[in-house]
Amino acid sequence: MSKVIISCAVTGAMHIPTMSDALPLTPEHIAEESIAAAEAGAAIVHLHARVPETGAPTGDPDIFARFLPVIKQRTDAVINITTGGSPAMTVQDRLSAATRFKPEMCSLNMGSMNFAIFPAARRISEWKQDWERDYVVNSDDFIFRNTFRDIAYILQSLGEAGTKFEHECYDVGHLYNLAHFLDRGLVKPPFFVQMIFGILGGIGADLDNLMFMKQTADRLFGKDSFQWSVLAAGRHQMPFMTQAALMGGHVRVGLEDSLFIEPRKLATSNAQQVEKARRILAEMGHEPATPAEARAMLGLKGGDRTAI
Ligand code: KMH
Ligand code: ZN
Repeated sequence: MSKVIISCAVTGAMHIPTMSDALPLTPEHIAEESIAAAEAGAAIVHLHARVPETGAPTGDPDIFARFLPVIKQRTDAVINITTGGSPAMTVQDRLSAATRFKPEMCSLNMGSMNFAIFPAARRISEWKQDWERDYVVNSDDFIFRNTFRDIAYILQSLGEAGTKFEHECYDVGHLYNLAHFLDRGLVKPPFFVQMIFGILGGIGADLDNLMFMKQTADRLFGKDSFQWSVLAAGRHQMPFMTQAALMGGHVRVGLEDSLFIEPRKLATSNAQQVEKARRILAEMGHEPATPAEARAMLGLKGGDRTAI
């Protein structure tokens, strides 16, 4: 049985409360969902925060502080804090929780891009929160900023704390950006590449593109210098998770990336998606890596060396 790291991205910033009642909004619900996802087999939990009263994405470290210690006490899962935040945040806002808590892992978005969710607006007639409609509709004019200077700053400021990165690559050019930082010595093997498919503004969710991204990464980095994972948005989540596992990759699921458990059926929880991933992996002769195994594979500093 080979070991596959399951990451679970619990709430994110792409989805809004109106889209699903299962989306965790409060610190208590984020903690509960993360713990259940870890118990279901997720070795890494990837975390964003939201304003409890409105569900709006926030980078406020004081809100992260209301769930991070709970997750740490109740699971051995690797805590991965976003530096991507949401479209409404400055780069500084996006970094404030990661710099305060110095987690074992953070996401690191490997290039600026359009990052759009506005097509979802045509499927929504009633909005639960007054911030939601503009947040969704105005994403047609949003540039997700990740300049080379931003990326270098994040690598240097968080790298000193021993934080390792989930390098989020939404397109093939982002792999070349990562190679640039390898050449500069700001990224060192073993590193962790998260290949992302199906975001409007990034590479499309076609299997040819998964093969292309993996071949490009192998050519740029050398097969043995990195661990790689795949996440795909929405209806593509489970097919791409399955294909990634067939190719020897790790996988990411969670309500941040897809609200569904199967086409046109909303997931009831993050754990439900982790359990489905676990079943699919088992059919292929894989089992979920434990947090300790994930730490060994990724060269992480250990849960006792954070400020959580
Ligand atoms: N929302 C995912 C597609 C981040 O948090 O830094 C990518 C992500 C970005 O998780
Ligand atoms: Zn995220």
